[in-house]
Amino acid sequence: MTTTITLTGAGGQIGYALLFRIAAGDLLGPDEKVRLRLLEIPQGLGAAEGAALELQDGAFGLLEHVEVTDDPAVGFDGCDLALLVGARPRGPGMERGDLLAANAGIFGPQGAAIAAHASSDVRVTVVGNPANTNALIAAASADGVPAERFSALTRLDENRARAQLAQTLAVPVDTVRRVPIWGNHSATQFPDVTYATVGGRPVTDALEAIVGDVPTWLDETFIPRVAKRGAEIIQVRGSSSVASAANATIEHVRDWVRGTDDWTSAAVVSYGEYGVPEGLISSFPVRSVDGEWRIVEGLEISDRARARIDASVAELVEERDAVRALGML
Ligand code: NAX
Repeated sequence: MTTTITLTGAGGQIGYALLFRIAAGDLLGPDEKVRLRLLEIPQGLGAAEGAALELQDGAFGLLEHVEVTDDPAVGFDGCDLALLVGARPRGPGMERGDLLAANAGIFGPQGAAIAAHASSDVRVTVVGNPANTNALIAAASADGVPAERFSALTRLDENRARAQLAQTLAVPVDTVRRVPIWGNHSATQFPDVTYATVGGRPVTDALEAIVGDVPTWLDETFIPRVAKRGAEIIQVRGSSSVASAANATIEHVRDWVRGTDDWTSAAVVSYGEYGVPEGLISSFPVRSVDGEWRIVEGLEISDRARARIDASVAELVEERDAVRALGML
């Protein structure tokens, strides 16, 4: 079998990190061949073409074909998996409304091109920021493609949260499970440890022995550290997260296609679950079953958690309303 994967922003940093992992089989396994379509804007074509040359030099047995284009109709032709990484970054003096409008101008036409040219069971993962609202715009512009086929990346936030817990508890990271992210992929996100476990026991019990007052540690140390980790990476590294973002993207798409054996996090369309207004693309605890994200339902939400979820969802509502006011939704 061959899967056609379209990557937008393929000439950028995350694109460069993603391409070689996809070609090496990290996304779909060692038996699935891939055809890559690299979609860029004209200024990014050189970098994408350079990456395509290097892909050739990688002599990857799974890589059948690479095409570089700046035409969305060509880029999304026959696409099974779309990774929308390319976005307009916030420039100097740019207001939030300008940023939303610039990205609506990218993700609206891309959603339309996906509807017109992608395969009928296309799955679209949005990484480019503001990821949740960009996914909302793309989904709204993709006539005939169910909104469930669009999701936005919050897996990097979840990985950061699990890694912080593992470090604090001095345990291997894969023993820490069920740490969902709620809401927006932004500083208002809520990494939730209520149901988290470490080696099968509640994380909150394990934390108590180490940090003492768990609610204070969560509010003052853990949640801000996770929510501001992107800024910390920029400060230390001098550039934003790249390989960790590419890694999270691989994990998100792989889980979506192949299924999960436990909870993870993804921003998916709400049908009113947990009081999140219908139609928003918000992060939830999810499982992936039969190639579909399913929100984990029936969880009891404490008042503290409720306040944090509501604050992040309020930000998503504001973003949606701003895009609507511009007539772009
Ligand atoms: P770069 O600036 O290195 O690359 C972006 C690329 O997108 C550029 O090559 C640019 O030419 C291209 N591009 C712009 N508009 C395009 C369009 N209309 N069609 C196709 N390509 C287009 O950014 P990079 O570091 O790769 O980050 C990409 C995006 O990921 C950014 O929006 C960034 O904010 C976002 N991130 C999202 C994360 C998440 O967890 N959801 C984490 C990492 C990252 O911050």
